[in-house]
Parts: sequence; structure tokens; C-alpha cells
Amino acid sequence: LSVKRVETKPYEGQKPGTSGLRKAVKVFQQPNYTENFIQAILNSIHPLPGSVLVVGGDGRYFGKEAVDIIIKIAAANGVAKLIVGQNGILSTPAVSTLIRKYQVTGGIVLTASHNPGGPDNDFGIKFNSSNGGPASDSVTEKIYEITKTISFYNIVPDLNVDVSKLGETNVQIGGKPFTVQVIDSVADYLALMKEIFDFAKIKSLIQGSSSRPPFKLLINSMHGVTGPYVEHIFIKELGAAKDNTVNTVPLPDFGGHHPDPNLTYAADLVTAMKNGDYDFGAAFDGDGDRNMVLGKKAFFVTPSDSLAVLANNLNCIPYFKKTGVKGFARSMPTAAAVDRVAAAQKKEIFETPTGWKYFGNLMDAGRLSICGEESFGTGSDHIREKDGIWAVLAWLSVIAELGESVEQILLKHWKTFGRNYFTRYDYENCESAPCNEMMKKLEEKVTSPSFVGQSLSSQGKTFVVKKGDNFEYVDPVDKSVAKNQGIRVLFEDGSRLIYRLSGTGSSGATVRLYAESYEPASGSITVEASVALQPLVQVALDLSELQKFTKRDKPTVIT
Ligand code: VG1
Ligand code: CO
Repeated sequence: LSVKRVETKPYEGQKPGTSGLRKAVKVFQQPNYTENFIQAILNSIHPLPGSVLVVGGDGRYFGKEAVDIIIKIAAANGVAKLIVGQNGILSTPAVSTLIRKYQVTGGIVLTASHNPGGPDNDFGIKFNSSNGGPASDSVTEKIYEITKTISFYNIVPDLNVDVSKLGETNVQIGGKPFTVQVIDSVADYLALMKEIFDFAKIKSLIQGSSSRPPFKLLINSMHGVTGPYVEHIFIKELGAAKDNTVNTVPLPDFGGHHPDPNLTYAADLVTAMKNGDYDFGAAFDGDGDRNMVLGKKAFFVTPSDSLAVLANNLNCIPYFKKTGVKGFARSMPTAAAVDRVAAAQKKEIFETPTGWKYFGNLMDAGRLSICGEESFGTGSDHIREKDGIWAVLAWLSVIAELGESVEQILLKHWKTFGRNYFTRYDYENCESAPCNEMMKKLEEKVTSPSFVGQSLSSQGKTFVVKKGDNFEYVDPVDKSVAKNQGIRVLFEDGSRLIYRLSGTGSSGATVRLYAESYEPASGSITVEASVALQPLVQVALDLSELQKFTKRDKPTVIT
């Protein structure tokens, strides 16, 4: 087996976004496009010879081809070993688990997460570092710089490894050994979950007892990567019935759907919950890091509340009894419900930019136990990615301990801490230029000295501006600075508006508008979020002239 050096030319725009490089499959299929990016990732690793990488993804279209390219290029560049999920399948949380457990150099995750898959949809490649988390801004910046000047890549064209079979392939490349180890996609992740949670307790909740009926689950994998994990964990280990899980076969195009667990794209789960007598519903995204949690009759738990409830009940989970509860964190647009839990428990609370990579440093420094994002991401320092199945197991642990329904738990939480109403409007796939223009104008407006103190009114409600800025984050651990992380308008009554452009789309611009208001425990805490937030959202639309710039009279998705 010999190494071939292939001349290549740089492609424009190989800049990783919020969570890796995401583009249409057709873009990745261009000659040398994927090869260039893989070589650039490898060139960013020091020292590369002797390194070990985990490789796997969500099973979407082009994943198998990408695994093959990675094997051939890694072999040619002196990588010592690749640990590959069987058939190239690994959830994002499983990749993080493996990197940490086997203490390897890093990992390459093949996913575009919640974006649709298939030949006409999206693919993605993400590099994770040795802590198991998404590479930091400085690393992704370095990779991007390399892609701009790349002139060749190394490849072993004749190395063919069958990743459908478990076991090791050992070869010699230029006199040095190279190993591909194909592993079971679920085993190590399952072992970790068993260390964290009390499986026997969750099992007895699910199966019921002489004094309590079985707790009925409906878990929807949306034809993403979680299918095999869900079947193994919930059916085999926890004794759920076969029909408690649906869409568990990973499909390259996710059955033609958007594998995104929210009220719009997981509408079939919502309908089934409304019409059925399930106690608990959940859905996950394509790569298994996101989760949506529903109670009986589709009672919706907004992710910001989910984080706060779990934070307030960590004593129900054996892992946290052992590690103790360090601090809490949320991304900036996430509603501040968890901040109130932190204050009550006198723990540190961090507000980071959007994207999971910013939590890793805090966890590595021992200052963060559990964190989340409004975008259906919840996780803890057991790994360095958000973790959908973990979140469901955490919820089931809390329910098993408290013996209350999801709705009861939320009501009690609001009665204790008050309620942070939250909504997000997404305007997907808009024209880029006018959206950039809108953001520019908005920033000028909210940062002008006369903005503070202004009264903005709609539908009989008035909000007085306390502060406006473009969010900037200084990492408390390494002091690195992340700028331009979203335009914020903070009001005197604690309400907030945030405007961001998405960093995960593959074409055009997606505008995200986030609105939050706080209602104290004594106030009206059981109103529909959409009703409670109507005036604030109207203020947001007026202030930004969003409808004019996006040419949309309503959002694509509301969460
Ligand atoms: C979105 C979410 C963000 C999340 C990111 C990756 O980013 O808003 O909270 O971390 O997706 O999630 P953006 O830049 O489009 O707003 V996933 O499940 O793609 O790894
Ligand atoms: Co995801």
C-alpha cells in the first residue's frame, strides 16, 4: 500500500460555522472538496504522527463515502489509528464519549445535525478536540486558514476497509503500522449511561409496580442516529415496550423529513401525544444531541425550563451525587430560568455564546456541571457535547424520584421560581444581503447613546430600554474573546430581545429572533407563551423592520 500525493486547489468558504462545516451534499461531492477539508483538519493537529481519532456520524447520505475518504487520507498522513463506529454510525454524544474514554487525539463527526439529508440536502464535517468537545474558535480558524492555501493532500487510494464488520484491520503504510478499529456504535455510550443513572429505578418506573401503573413513553428517533441507541437502552435495558419507540431505523434522508425535534418538525410526535395516553414523549435530532420533552397530552417543556428543572433536581441522579454540583451555564439567547436556580443554590452561572464549544472550557476547569441551550440542547460534564438521550434519562430519573407528572413538576417549578416565558422565531433561507443590512442597522440603533431609556410600546404594553449591545464573551478560563454573538436589547423589567443570524445553515441566511419575559411566582404563570409574549414580539418586529428586510410576514418555525 503506497501513499499518493494529489495536487489540489483551495475551495472558497470552507469555514466551519456554529458546529462544523455544513454544506449541500453536492458541494461536498465536488472533486477534492471533502479531501481538502479532511487534509486541513489533519494539518491542524500537532503532532499528527501517532495520533488516534474517533470517526462516525449520523448515517446521513454521503457519510459512508466520507468515512472511506477519512480512512484513506488518515492512513497517508501518519495517523496511527482510527476508531470507527460500525457502518460509520456514531451519535455526536457517542463520539464525545469515545474520545474521552480512550483518551485519544480527537474525532471527526459526520453530520449536519438537524438539517435534512439526502442527495439534494445537507452534509457536514465537524472536528472535536481531545476533551471530546467541538474544536474551539482558534482551532476552527486555523483549519479555515489552511483550507485557503492547501495545494495537495496525501491519500492511500488502494486501502479499502469494510466498516460493516466489527474488529481491527492492521496495515503497514510506508513502514509504519496503521489500524482501523470498527467498534459497536452503542456499547461504550450505554456503559457510560449506566454509570450515570440508576437504571433499575428508571426500569421500575417504566414497567410499573403493584401500586403504580407502567409509565408510558413515546420516543421518536426521527430516523436519525439515535434509533439503535434508543432500542438498546429503552427497550432492552429499561424494559419499554417495542411500540414505545418509533422511527428507530436510521435513514440516509431521515425519511424525507427535517430531523429536528421541535413542535413544527416533530409534529407527528405532538399529534400522537395529544391523541394517546402517553405519560412522556421525546424526540431527538439527526445526530442525537438535541432533545424535545413533552408531558401527557403533549404538554410542552421549553428547553430553557427543561434545563432549569434538571438543574434544580440533580440530587435525583447518582452521577451528581458523586461529583457534586459545580456551576450552571446557558447560552446567551437561552431564557434565564436556570439563573434563578443558580441563585437559590448559590452556584456560579455562566452566559456563553451560542454553540456547545464554549461550555467545554468551563467543564474542564471544574466549574460547570449542567448546561443548555434554547435550541433543544441539554447536557452535562459527563461528556463535552449536548446529549439527547442523557436528557431523557435525566428527566425519567427526576420523575421516578418525585413521583409527579411532567406538568406537575413544571407548575411547581414556576410556583417556586417564577416563569421565564420564551419564544424563538426562525426565518429560514432568506436572502443574505438584506439580512446583513438589517443586522447592521439594528446594531447602529441599539448601540446609539439615545437608545437607552427609550420606551417601546405595543398592544398596550411598554418596555423601557435598559441596555443594547452586540454580545461579546470573554472566556473566564483562557480569556479568549468571542465577538459579534448576537444583538441584544435588555429592558428594565427583565425582558430581553435577541437577534442573530444562524451559523449552521448551508445556504442563504436564517434570522433568529428570541424573546423572553419574566413573570414572578405570584404573577400569571400559566398563560400560553405565545400569548404572554405577543406584545414583546411585536416590539421586536417593529424595532428591526424584520418583515421588510426578510420579505416574510411570518416565521418558518416558531419554538
Ligand atoms: C444552532 C442553535 C445552537 C446550536 C447549534 C448546533 O446554531 O441555535 O444553539 O448549538 O445549532 O446544534 P445556529 O448558529 O444555527 O443558531 V446541532 O444539534 O446542529 O449540533
Ligand atoms: Co444536533
